[in-house]
Order: sequence, then C-alpha cells, then structure tokens
Amino acid sequence: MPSSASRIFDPAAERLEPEKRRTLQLERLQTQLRRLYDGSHYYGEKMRAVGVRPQDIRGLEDLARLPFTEKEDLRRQYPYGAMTVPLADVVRLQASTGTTGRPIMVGYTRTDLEIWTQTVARILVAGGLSCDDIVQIAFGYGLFTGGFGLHQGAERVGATVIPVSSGNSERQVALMRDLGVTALVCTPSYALCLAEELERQGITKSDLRLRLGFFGGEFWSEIMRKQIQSRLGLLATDNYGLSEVMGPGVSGECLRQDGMHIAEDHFLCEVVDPETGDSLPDEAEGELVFTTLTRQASPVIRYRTRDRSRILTEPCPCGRTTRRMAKVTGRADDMLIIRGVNVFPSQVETVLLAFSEIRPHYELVVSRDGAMDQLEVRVEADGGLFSDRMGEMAALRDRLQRRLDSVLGLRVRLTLLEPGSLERVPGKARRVRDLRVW
Ligand code: DLL
Repeated sequence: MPSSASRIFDPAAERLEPEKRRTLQLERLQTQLRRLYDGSHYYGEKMRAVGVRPQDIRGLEDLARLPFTEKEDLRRQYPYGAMTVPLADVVRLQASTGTTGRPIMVGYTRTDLEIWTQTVARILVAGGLSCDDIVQIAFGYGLFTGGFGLHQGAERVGATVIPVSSGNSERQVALMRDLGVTALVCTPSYALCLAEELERQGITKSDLRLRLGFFGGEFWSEIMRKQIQSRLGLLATDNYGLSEVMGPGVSGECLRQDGMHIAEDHFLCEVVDPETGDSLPDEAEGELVFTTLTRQASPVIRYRTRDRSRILTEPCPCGRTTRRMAKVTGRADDMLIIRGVNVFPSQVETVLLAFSEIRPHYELVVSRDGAMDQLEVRVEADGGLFSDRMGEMAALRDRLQRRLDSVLGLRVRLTLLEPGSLERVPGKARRVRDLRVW
C-alpha cells in the first residue's frame, strides 16, 4: 500500500495560494466571457437575453448573474451549435453518455487536449501513480471520455499504459496477472466484476501486483470502496468529471481519500439549490454547477450537472490548496419518486452493503400496479443461503426488509437473487429499470 504522502504533479497550480487562485479565476473568467459575448452566437445570445455584459462581471460573486446552461440546451445545439471555435481548430470530438435522445457532442482544440491531459495527470499523481506503475485502463475507448481521458493522463505521468478498453473480463484478468499490473482504472462496479472474475479463476491478491485503483464515472458508496479495496488489495481513489465540462480530471481524491480536489484553475465550481437555483454556501449539499475557465472549443457557463455534492473547505494535509468536493451522493436524473417519496439508488446501496451476506450487485425496478407505483429491490446474496442455510436467509430477508423500509420511508418489494443472476456491464452499472408507462 502506498504511504499517504504523494507527489504533486503541478505544484504551481495545485498549491497556489487561494487568494491568488481567485484572482486568476476572475481574469480567466473575464477573458472567456469577452470572447464568448462577441464570438459565440449561442452564448452571446444567452448573455444578451439576461442583459449581462462581460464588463458587468467584476468579481467572482457576480457569477450568479450569468444564466445557467442546462443539459437540454446543449442537446438542442447538436451537433456543433455550442462550439465556439472553427471546426478546423477542433482536433477531437467526444460525447456525453446520455441514455436517451441525442448525445451532447463536445470538441477539443489542441490546447484543450493538453489541459485535459494535465488535469488527469494531476489526479493520477494525487492518487499515488508514478512512472513505475503499470496501468490497465478498462474504461471504454470511444466517444465516452473515460478511456482516452485516463489514457492521456497516465502516459503524461510516465506510467506504462495498457489500453485494454472495457469488457471481456476473462482477458482483463489474464493481462492483469501476466503483465504485473499495479494500477487499475475503470468504473467501481466493473472493478467488482473483475474481483468476481479473479475469484472464479482462483487467482488471489497475492498472485497480483495491484496497489492502486482509480475509479469514477458513477456513484459508489464508501462501503463499496472498502469491499473493492479488500477484494483487490489496492488503495482506491474516487475521481469525477463529465464530458460537458471536460471529461475525467475535473476532480480527484488524493491518498487521504477525503474529498476530491477540484482543478479550480480550469473549472469554477458552485453549488446551488436544485429547486430554486440559488447559490449555496460551502459545506451545504446541493447541485454542482461548473463554469469552464480555459476551454476553447466547448466552453460551458454555469452548467447544471444534476449531480449532488458539497464543497469541503477544510485545508487538506496533502498540501494542495484547492477546494474539494465530497463524494457525489446521487444524480437528480436517478431520483425516483415512488408514491410521493424521493428515493436515490445511493441510499439503497448504502443499506444493502451494510449486510455482509449481500453482494454488491443490485437493481431497482419500478413498476405500476394499478394506480400504485411499486419499487422492487433486486439484490444478490451469498450462494450458501440458497442451499443449506434457508433459515438464515429468511432471517436476513426480514432484517433487510425492515431496514430498507425504515431508511427509505416506503414499503419496498425485496427479492434476493443467487450470485451471478444480474447482468454484469463493463462500464457504468444500470441501477434502475423503470417499467412504468408514462
Ligand atoms: O463519466 C467522465 C468520467 C470518466 C469521470 C471516467 C470519471 C472517470 P460522462 O459520461 O459525461 O463523463 O458522465 C458524467 O457521470 O455527471 C456524474 O453523474 C457521473 N459521474 C462521473 N464521475 C463520478 C463519480 C464521465 N466519481 C456523469 N461519482 C456525471 C459519481 C460520477 N458520479
């Protein structure tokens, strides 16, 4: 296991005095706004519509005067409407992982790619990566930003990068062992699938050289982190990002695993009340909103992520001076309203994984029974319970049912499944199936 002190990839940026960073942010914001006001039809119109000119933004506190950008606004600009440089200057296109409708296409100039690479290198070094590591990237390479994003950053750190991409767990595990992989990069749910595959093949932690895991792209609870760490024998850090803002590299944990350091010199982060849009103070939980400060091809102004988190301001002993964001607790898009009660999959995960007999594979199925919405929690449990420990299973079901009902404030239907019953996906896990017909 690595020690809790790590190198800093870009000390000038990551250890900058907070006051100087704020000055830099304001300068960059003003430059960006001046460029967009005159040069971008899309953002220029948006600013004119609310009567704000670039010169009206005199301090960071004036940010709240700028209009929000919503996912739907960007979707309507498909494919190139929100890009703010000529296509001749765009050297890469990526897209957001929308499940429905048109994707949001995002472009990168050469400078954008360079900044993206650096911000990912920062989080990798923060999580302990060095040039001595052998990194297996099991994120998909394609329009999704995970594969290429982490790849570029890991190469910049000087690590030996294996671009396996996602899927084919059997092969992933063989490569992991044969090539002496020391760092794994993928979604947390896929890390658990790989742990399962290792167990299936009878490969133990001591047959491997894994020491670090960089996981992101989806919600995962602290309990899931503990399970991943103990089953794979590595130290797991969380990292966050979204393609509309850049991709991975927006923020990432250092070895202290206590909040994700935000690359604040490139991404200005606010937290707002999801209902009213009002700015919230640090430490209050709300919706994350990002403004890009340096992005050339696909900048965003006050982009509403729909992700819930909060800003942590307590200085981090690692020496980085950036503000951190707490683990994301859920996405507004994933919130279910069942018989008037709001339910986040993250709440369900936290309840389930506190039971040692439960496996970290679950889904929430919503259906309509007459006029009543029903929530079914389907989760895998230890195999032994299904054969010779039926009495234990009944007791477990009872305890789990009571705990779910009381935490969610709702009667749910609970189904315990044999191990391996639920589909394994190599990327972001699908936790919710909504069978209601609207
Ligand atoms: O998922 C970028 C990424 C790739 C980040 C790999 C980290 C690692 P999108 O496909 O645009 O981009 O999806 C962005 O994923 O709004 C969150 O809802 C969710 N998400 C990303 N990272 C985390 C995380 C990439 N660490 C959406 N915790 C975001 C919770 C996350 N949710």
